Amino acid sequence: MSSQATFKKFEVRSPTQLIALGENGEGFAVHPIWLRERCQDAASMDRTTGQRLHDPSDIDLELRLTAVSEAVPGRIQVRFSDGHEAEFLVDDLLAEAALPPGRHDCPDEVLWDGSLADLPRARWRADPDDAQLADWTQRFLQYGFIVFSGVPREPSQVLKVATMFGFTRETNFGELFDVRSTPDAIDLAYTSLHLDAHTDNPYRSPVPGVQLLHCLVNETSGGLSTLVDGFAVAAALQTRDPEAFRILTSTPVRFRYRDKNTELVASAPPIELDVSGRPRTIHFSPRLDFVPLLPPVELSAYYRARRVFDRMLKEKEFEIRFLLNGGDLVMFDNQRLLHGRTGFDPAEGLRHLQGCYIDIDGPRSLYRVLRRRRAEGDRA
Ligand SMILES: O=C(O)CCC(=O)C(=O)O
Repeated sequence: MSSQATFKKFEVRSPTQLIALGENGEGFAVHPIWLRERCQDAASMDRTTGQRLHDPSDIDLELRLTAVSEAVPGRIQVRFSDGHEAEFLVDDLLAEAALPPGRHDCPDEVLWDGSLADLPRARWRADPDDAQLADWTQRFLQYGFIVFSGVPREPSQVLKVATMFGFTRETNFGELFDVRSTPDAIDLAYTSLHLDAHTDNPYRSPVPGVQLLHCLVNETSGGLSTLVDGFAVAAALQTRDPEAFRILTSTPVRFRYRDKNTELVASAPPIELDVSGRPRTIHFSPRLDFVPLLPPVELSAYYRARRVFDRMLKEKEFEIRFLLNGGDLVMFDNQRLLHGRTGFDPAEGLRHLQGCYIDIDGPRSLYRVLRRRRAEGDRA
């Protein structure tokens, strides 16, 4: 059975053996230390924080199970060779063992492309109930973005929306930044130019997880927002051009930002994978990427691969476009999605957005808390 498998069942196989079984009944004996680390009795774990009260590296490496039974269905009693006794709820063990390694216990991503017609949209409310908030959070986690309408067109409102989902991440641009065309812009975002699909701030470590952009006013006919699901494009690239995928997942590219008081440099492959080989973060900003000096053959291969990916990101097949009007706000996963905008003519009128960042784990934490609250409510 693969070490990446997930488990569907636990079975007491003999008086000293607990077996974890996969979908097709295949499985293996559960490691005694894996169980011992998960003991939740008062001597082993602080119940309030869920933190361990002992050092698991001190556990005897030869630890064995000396007795295992399931006298009451769903509750497994275990005695270890160090004399410790514990009870485990099968549901708790399953909840953990069912999670594929490296994945988080939040809704699976729903990959999308340019044919996505039904955008995840919601009418903003400053005081949503739990069900409403859970719905917004779930759709954000699935699609990597959500578009709110009806956010008051007042400066700093973006921070109010942001703090509902997580902690804001302040940067050298401030806690929030104004996106409008200005002379002497310190970033091309602050001009009226067309912006190709990019992820924000790949020169930071860690990169900002989630970006929010709130439109205070848009009097222009251009300035359409664009979004691309980077994970969907990465998956398509892997199928269409495996060599380009290999290069873009293994070549560390340097990203740089410099102004009078700041100098940021970070290095990452354009498509960063997690331990199970799935895309974890897209780092792509054609205005800021500097591949290190490599032998010409490798650089030629890299430049070809980058062009293939770049062209795919620009294809209608993958991109969606929509207009943000005053009061609209888009919140998107900056590690998965790429965003941009079409150019606009400032002579037509004002276009003013305010943006900010929150950490990637904010919406995931909120989702789990709401799920726990709902489960506790169901049990009450
Ligand atoms: O003006 C926009 O709609 C997007 C600006 C942008 O790309 C950014 O702030 O990173």
